[in-house]
Amino acid sequence: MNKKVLVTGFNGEIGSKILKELVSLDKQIIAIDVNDSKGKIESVKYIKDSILNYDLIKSIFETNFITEVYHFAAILSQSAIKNPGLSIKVNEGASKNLIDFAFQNAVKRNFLCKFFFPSSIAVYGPRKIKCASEQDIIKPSTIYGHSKLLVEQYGSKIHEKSKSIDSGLDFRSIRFPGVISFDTIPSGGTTDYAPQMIHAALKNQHFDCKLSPQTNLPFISINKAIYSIVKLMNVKKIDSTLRVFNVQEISFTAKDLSDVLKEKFPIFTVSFNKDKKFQSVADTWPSSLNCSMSKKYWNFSTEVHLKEFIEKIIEKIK
Ligand code: AKB
Repeated sequence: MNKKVLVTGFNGEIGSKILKELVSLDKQIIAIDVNDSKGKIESVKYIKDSILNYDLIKSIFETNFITEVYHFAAILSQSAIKNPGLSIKVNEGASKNLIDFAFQNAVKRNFLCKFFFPSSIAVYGPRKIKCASEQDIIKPSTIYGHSKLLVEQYGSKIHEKSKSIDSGLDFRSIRFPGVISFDTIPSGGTTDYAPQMIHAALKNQHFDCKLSPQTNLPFISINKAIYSIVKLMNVKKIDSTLRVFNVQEISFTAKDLSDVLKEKFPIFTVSFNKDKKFQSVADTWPSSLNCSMSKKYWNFSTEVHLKEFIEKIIEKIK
């Protein structure tokens, strides 16, 4: 039975890019998403279904030799506030189910299945801190953050169990800050104001920001996010009980971003009207992340300044 890679949430901001990257690495892929694929790639088997269809997930693992899982199906922070029941089912239940099936089937085959889980700065809280390391105050204040932390801990536990029997799951996770894409404008997240503002500036549209000007958050470009996932998953062995790693390229306030954009686009205008749901979440997330563990275990590095960071993204959008 030939080796296959499973990608969930392949239409999402990160999932869609990882799918393309894995295709370029000649992987045979099974891709599942609740929505149809916009385009079709020959080496990908597309499945339009929900990650909550446990019979489907079971059959995928039982009828294919799944050697890697990239799990991006999720409900983001603001959408989770609007629909807590669904977000717990998807972000927690479906994620744990996927981990269990990946583990059980890899043990049956006496194999270690690599499992990538995208966690988030949402696991931090309740106070806003600077240069947060992976072990810092972990008391998330949102349902989304609780679910992400629960899956981090569950995956790490199954990883340790797998180590003791030398088969099962090789769990690896990155705590993503705000991700800024050049070709998608996400809307369900607290950090989405940044890509939304950049795209508004490029279209000369006024932008009304839901966060206060002083709100400082960490970000990473989609390209660096994809590069980090591939780099982390390609390391042969990560000899660490820590399985979840911080990454960021840069931190900035909403005003920093609007100032850079207004300098580049003089007719661009921004207003700031705090939305309590967005601000209360952003006020519990760290202003910046300590990425030294990522540097130590898989040589993550970055050196970028705000104007250069924004210009690179704008160049890709144009
Ligand atoms: C969100 O804002 O909800 C996400 C995240 C940082 O996890 N982009």
